Amino acid sequence: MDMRTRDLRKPRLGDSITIIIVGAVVALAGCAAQPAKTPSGPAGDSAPSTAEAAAAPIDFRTFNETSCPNSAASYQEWVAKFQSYALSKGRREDVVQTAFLGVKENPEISDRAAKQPEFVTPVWTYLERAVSDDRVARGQLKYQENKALLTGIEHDYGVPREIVMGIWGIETDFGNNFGDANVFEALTNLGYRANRQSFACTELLAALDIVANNKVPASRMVGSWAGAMGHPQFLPSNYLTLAVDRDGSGVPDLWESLPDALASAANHLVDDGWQRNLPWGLEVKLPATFPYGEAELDLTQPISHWKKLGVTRMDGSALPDLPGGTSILLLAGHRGPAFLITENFKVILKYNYSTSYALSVAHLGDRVLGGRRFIGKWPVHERPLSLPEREEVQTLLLARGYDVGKVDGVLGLKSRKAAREFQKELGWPQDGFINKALLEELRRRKNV
Ligand SMILES: [Ca+2]
Repeated sequence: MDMRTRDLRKPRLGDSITIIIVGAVVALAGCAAQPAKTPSGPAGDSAPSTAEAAAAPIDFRTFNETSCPNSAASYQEWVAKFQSYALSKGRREDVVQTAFLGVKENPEISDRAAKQPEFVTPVWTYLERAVSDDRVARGQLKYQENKALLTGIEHDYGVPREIVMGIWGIETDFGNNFGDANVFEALTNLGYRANRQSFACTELLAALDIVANNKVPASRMVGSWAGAMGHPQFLPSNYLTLAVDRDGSGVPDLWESLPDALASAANHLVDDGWQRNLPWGLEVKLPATFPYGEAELDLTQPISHWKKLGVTRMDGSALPDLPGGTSILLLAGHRGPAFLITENFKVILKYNYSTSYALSVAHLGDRVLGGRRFIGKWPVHERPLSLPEREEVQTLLLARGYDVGKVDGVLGLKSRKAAREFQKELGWPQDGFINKALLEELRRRKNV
């Protein structure tokens, strides 16, 4: 999983809303996939030979760090400085000593977080891979094997079995791929190499607390290169606050205990506000007259509003009566499928802030439990815009007087709103979908 989204597990909605549509920048085979083989960091950042020569550890007692280390002459020095810092924060010396035994520099972890990707994976490509027939079939087997457990979790937490299956399948391919990076190694490399000191220090302190308080051996704490651990891909801080011991062993075990891992995922959703008996949403049919400007994640309405506008189920029948605020979600403009989403969909987004992710979780769960495929057709012919093209769109919209926020290639809420204004000028449906056609129209009207 891309770091930009992975570390936003507890995001503030307003801050991260710019990330949602582009958030599908993920390792598609599973979120715990290893980093790209070709580091994208600055030249000289990746010299592979440095990793092979496992440098000797530096004695942390030679340091007297009282803040999260900002810089270090080497990876081993960063580790030692962090250990010294951890002592100053009251962590036990024996734990600080042993947790980092054998950690190695990993040159593959580079500063991807600071960069915008050249291309953003379109939602349809993401979905096709994340909810493949093969994965659905394996999910159905896993569901049969764990039906009693899932039934119990649904009863106790109010999180439906399909949502737990969806999270499990998208996060780690039902446990097939939760990564094999030791969390101390992953996070120290992030802190040292990827300019993510604050995140790394917070999570490393939490990881030390897990070792000290929960008696989980440091060597068993494995997960993704971004520090997300076990079946539900919890960051260490998530573990401390949200992991549960469902099998009664006395300690939450997210690696070996499915009862613990899946109940913890459900508990995470409950903590984020999951509402019992409220579905995530459904695919819907919009009338030709639908005001596309109203299709936005931050615009919520009671379901009666959409009914009045003529939104129906795909077979033309009336929408179900769902409580609370609902939104219409279009991830590929007015030509793509449309979804009506509830507050629970937004809870899935809190697990990982990407609409492609959340829709995949919802859809995979539904498919595993026998639900049908989406009916609407994705505009698969659309080529994703490159980073320079996305920035050009923003620059041209800005030149026309529309507020796009920062010109950074991230097509977030402000860019979509600006695009809608431009579409209004053109008399196009105001779906805010930024594609090649919109860019070409902006270029054509550059001086108009
Ligand atoms: Ca347990």
